[in-house]
Amino acid sequence: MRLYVCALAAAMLFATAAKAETGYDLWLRYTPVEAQYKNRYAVSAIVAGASSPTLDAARDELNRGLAGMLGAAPATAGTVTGDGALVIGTPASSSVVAGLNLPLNALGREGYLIRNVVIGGRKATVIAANSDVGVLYGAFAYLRLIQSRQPIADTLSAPKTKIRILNHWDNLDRSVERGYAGASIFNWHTLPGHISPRYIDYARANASIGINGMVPNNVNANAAILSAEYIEKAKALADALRPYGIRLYLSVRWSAPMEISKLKTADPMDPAVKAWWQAKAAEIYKAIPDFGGFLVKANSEGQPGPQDYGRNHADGANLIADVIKPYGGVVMWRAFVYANDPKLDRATAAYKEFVPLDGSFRDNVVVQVKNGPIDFMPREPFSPLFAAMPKTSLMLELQITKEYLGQQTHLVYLGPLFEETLKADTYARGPGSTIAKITDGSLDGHATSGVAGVANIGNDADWSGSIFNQANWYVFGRMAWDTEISARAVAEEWTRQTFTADPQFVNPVVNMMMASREAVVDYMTPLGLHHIMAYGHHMGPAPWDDTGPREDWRPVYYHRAAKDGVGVDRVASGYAAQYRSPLKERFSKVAATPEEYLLWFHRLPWDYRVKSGRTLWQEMVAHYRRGVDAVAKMQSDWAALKPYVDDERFGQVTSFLAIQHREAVWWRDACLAYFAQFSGQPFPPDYAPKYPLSYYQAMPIYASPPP
Ligand code: GCW
Repeated sequence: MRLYVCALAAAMLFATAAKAETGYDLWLRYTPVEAQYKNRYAVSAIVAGASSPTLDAARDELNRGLAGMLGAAPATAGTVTGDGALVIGTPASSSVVAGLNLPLNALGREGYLIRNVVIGGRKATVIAANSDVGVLYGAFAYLRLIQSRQPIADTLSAPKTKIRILNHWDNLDRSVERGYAGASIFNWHTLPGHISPRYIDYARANASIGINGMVPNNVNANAAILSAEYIEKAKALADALRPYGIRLYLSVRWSAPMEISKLKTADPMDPAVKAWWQAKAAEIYKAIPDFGGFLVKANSEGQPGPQDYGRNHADGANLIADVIKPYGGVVMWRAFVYANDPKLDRATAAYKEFVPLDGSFRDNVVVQVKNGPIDFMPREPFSPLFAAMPKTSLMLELQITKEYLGQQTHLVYLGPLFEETLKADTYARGPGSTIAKITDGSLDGHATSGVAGVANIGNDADWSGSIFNQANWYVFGRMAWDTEISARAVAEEWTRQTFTADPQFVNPVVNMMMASREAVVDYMTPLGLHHIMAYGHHMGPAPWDDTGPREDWRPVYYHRAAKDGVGVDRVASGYAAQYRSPLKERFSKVAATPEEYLLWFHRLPWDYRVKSGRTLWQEMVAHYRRGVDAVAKMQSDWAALKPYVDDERFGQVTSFLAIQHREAVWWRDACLAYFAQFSGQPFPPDYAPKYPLSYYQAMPIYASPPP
């Protein structure tokens, strides 16, 4: 009986500690700190100086965070009167900050400084910056230290890139292209009349990780976004986001002048077209004085563009760049283009179209390049365009939503993929010419720089479709701010804030996150395989599919498996030669090509011996099996962590991992059943797909995979 009572008491205690959470609070949960930390983080008063919408947002966030974590919001004071004050502001907004003569020069416009100081004999901490938004970023960084139970050490941080922007592929009817987290959070119907509190929480979350721009509408754009009615709606949204340092940009449809104003043409050289864009820019900037600019997908996958009139991408980009230049706007022109030409290797397409235009773009145009030359695969070599346009500002585009990596449910932390891209050495100017240095503009001295991420945000309670998908939003922001931060460090930071700082929990979760990207590569597309997902929705395996309307949309185009071998000869296609030396030589030789890119660059016989000594076929089987095993390990690792997580979030992760495991098995078995018919070699004695190939081929779209 006593035992029973004890157990009950323990269970009750535990239940209070682990209150059910939907995930809505993201990494800004501000739950109470453990007793031993109360003194370390105590704040006697916030000394805030003058007020502004952004400084108020910083102070409100500090109050909210400190109230949650320490039990009560600190008092507000005009001066430092005792130990433990938190002083915030810029030299302009706060005489206390001005009096400290802090070294703020290195911080630029958006950086911040957190420093422990003594003011009039009293110990205090100061969060200072050159601008109000820098103070806001500093406030979030300060709260991050407390949430992750780090000491409040002196910190100086400034972003490496200027534009850190989310691209929402959200349609005006609230459907989301490649969205797996519910409907769009942007409700155009109720704008401008209603500002959903969710917009403010969205802005807070973005500001907390340094994101300073957003495009609310899909790059497959609806011309209506530029109508007077929608500009008024966009203004309301921009006004709501502004205090958080977030600028609004819009995706535009090239043919908008024809669709909205019935012009006869959208030819960039036509004076009436130029006049239309000029008037439109004036109209937008009147409503939104800090409007960021335009994002354009043109002559890509059927979208209209300047090529429809015999003009090129630079002609189009420059026209709209010129009209927004006087207002300080930029044009982000996407390089995601490929012609429907079966003789052309799709991987070579963007380079061929864009490299000849290097030097002809205005300085307020940024060409936005996806990390890889095909399309956000689980793994791709970096796009060779990055090293080939030194006279043009280039901006990296990453996909946060997991279109090709398990969509809503699979636990795949994208930090390692983003890090692999940013650290990739292009050799554009010799060794050390990383993508980080190209996207931040430093390699060739470009003033405009940035990183774009295709958002994974929707109106699901947890914003991103799963708790672990939130980590991908988080790591995008953190890496856009600091292109050299490690994926592991960010995973740890996120885990501590999202769950608990207890190392018994943090260490296994971080290990799990760090291994998850390689797992998805293994169970979907090992050894350089790519784009073998089912046509259209890209969910599930379909390496056999040769039915898509365009040859370069068919999985068989990307692996060309036959009895004599598998893989694409991208030396012959001219793709390998698009890289700088020594990469082009390395990728041109089979033995020198890193094995993770083997079948990306080369077509090899099934009995080719890889480094492990296995045949290509045996190695492929080993990778697919390893991927599934890694998911099983994630399941058992997670199961052991139940005591640390509330039931709601624990349950979601548990069930999603079970789905991921079933689908990893499906991927492994369907792909191996397919490739086996060509390999001419047996399965290993302890493995074979459960069903014949015809079973997997007959599975209807979105059908559950077999148990
Ligand atoms: O990844 C592909 C997607 C399309 C997308 C396109 C693009 C917005 O399948 O849905 O369209 O890329 O990036 O433009």
